[in-house]
Amino acid sequence: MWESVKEFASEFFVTGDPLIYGADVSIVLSMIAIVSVLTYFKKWGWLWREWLTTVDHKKIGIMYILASVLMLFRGGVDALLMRAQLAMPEMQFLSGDHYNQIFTTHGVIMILFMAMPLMFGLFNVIVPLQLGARDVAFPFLNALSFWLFFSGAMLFNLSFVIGGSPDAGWLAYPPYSELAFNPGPGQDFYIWGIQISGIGSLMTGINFIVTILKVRAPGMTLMKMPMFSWSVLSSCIAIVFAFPILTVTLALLFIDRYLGGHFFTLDGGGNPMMYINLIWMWGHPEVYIIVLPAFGIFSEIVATFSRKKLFGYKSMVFAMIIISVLSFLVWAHHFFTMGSGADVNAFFAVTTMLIAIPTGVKVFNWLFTMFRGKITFETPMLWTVGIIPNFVIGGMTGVLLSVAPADFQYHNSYFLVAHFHQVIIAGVVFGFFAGLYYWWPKIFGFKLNERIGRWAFWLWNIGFYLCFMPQYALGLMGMTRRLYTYGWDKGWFEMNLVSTIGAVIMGAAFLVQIWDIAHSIKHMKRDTTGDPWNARTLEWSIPSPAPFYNFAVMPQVTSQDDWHERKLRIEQGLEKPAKVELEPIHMPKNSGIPIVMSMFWFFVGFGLIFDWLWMAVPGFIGVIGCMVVHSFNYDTDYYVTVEEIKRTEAEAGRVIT
Ligand code: HEM
Ligand SMILES: [Cu+2]
Repeated sequence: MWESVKEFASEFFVTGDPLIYGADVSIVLSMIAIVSVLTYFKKWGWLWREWLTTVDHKKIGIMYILASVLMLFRGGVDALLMRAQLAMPEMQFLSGDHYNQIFTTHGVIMILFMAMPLMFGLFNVIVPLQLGARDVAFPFLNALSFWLFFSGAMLFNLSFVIGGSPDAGWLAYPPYSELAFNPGPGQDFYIWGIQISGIGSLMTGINFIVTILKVRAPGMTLMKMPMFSWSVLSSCIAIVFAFPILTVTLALLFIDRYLGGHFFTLDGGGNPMMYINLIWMWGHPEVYIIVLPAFGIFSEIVATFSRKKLFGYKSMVFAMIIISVLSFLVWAHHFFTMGSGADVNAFFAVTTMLIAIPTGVKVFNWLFTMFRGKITFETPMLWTVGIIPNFVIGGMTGVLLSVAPADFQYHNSYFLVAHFHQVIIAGVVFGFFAGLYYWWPKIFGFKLNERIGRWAFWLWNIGFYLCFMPQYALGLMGMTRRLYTYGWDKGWFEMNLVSTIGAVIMGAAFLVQIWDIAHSIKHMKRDTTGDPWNARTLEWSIPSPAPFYNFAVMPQVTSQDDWHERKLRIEQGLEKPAKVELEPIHMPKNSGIPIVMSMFWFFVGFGLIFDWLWMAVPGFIGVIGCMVVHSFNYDTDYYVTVEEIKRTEAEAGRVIT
């Protein structure tokens, strides 16, 4: 008996590496710490009522952001491990197998469990406030999306200590990801972790499209909508078309692995290249899905800190829509080497180059907005201005990669690694940082410390250039992607060392940011204005943090940058703060079903990964049960009384007459 338990455990848990034992211990210790703190301070009830069952878009947004920061830490540790291994030739720090696992989990975690939730966090916290809405269109669905993302992410991360990590690259190309070459559970963790969270992403896309199209404040026509909301709309349209492709592709891979299908094997009539086409039909739009909202963020910040209307509003809207459409027509630029012939490659090269046009339009719009503006360089603006040259270099190296014949040289080299990190870090991650610094006071009611924020900015940027500029050269010198070690004879040592030093500086920058947050919490000065940057859009017209019902009275919108215009009118005495009639506010009730249902999904995924039908089937029944229970629940909403609105507004320092 004991022997069989031991045998099971040694297969079930990942063993043999001190790093992993260390992680096991720290995971168990932090779990014990969290549970004891919650029990000691009697916070379980509070946690359940205020957070785990909430349907409030602002709290859901905060949970997304928190989860993504944790994932940034994990993905960042992965990156540092890889950079440590590559710092010198012939390092023995990681084995080849281990390196494969780490770049795979790093890529998946950074894109799907860090960038996506950070983006969804900002969507959630800001979009309804910008639109003058009380919540998203479907608050229950929103909570369900979050918990599905969270279950999927946890499932994926669990593979680090249970069963073994996936190692077939972040897009899991067959044949590596097929059963014959990858029997272990790692690849199944990949499939189910991404499937479960992917369904959440799809639902978020639908939710925000409906929210933006249907629940804007009266008077806010689409062409008066703030640019961030436009960017969210274009990103969500791409989500709705792209994510089903991902779901289907992974489902086909699942059929290959579990049911002996032959979609992507070479025998039995399948073809691995089919998978690679499909996954990039999702994968390329995916990169625009995450970068478009960053463009929206820059637009808001540039206008606010230049004290000017955004230059070229209409062209910006068209540019975004064009990008989200074009992003579906370029996927084959990821495998020009497939052998599809000159005509096909030419088509995809040209469509790829075309994307540079609307992207360039945006950059010029930001520059023209700044032109002759009264610019001030608080941290959000600092990030934005820092990002522009960075992103332009990333974009230009992208155009170089899109030249199909030349790509035969660059393909899968460090030139590519440098390019995509440049657009994804300098465009997406820095962009979301800019957004976080900008909206932080709105979300939490106090500003982050400017001085520490500047340190973080400079460390991130210096670290970034040191880490990735040498990689362009290394790529041209022949260093290929996913390479776990190299010889002294190659002449790659110095530049790799510089690159690793850059990565360490970025790690330090992350710690400085955490310190910034801790420091700012400790020494916070409450923002009593609700509008600390003197900004232009509706979210700044209400107290910070926003009351749970957002707007005591629905704003009546008359122009673009409505809040800015209203401030001007009041200043010039053209508009007096009007007397308002408060009315009871209709609000959704909290629900435990999203978190419970997502836990059942977790069991479905876990059961399928280990072929434990005894777990998967009851899990699935639980999912259906939750759906039934929710369908028959009619007690889903309530009204906030006028008294309570008055009291809440008064507490936030607003007197309503
Ligand atoms: C913060 C500093 C970062 C560093 C130092 C870093 C470093 C690395 C390294 C060393 C690799 C492996 C390259 C190879 O061996 O081929 C890699 C791959 C990758 N990284 Fe990063 N990375 C960082 C941030 C990010 C971010 C923010 C994202 C996405 C949001 C990201 C996405 C990826 C992807 C998708 C891969 C490809 C994985 C694969 O080949 O399957 N990285 N990164
Ligand atoms: Cu692409």
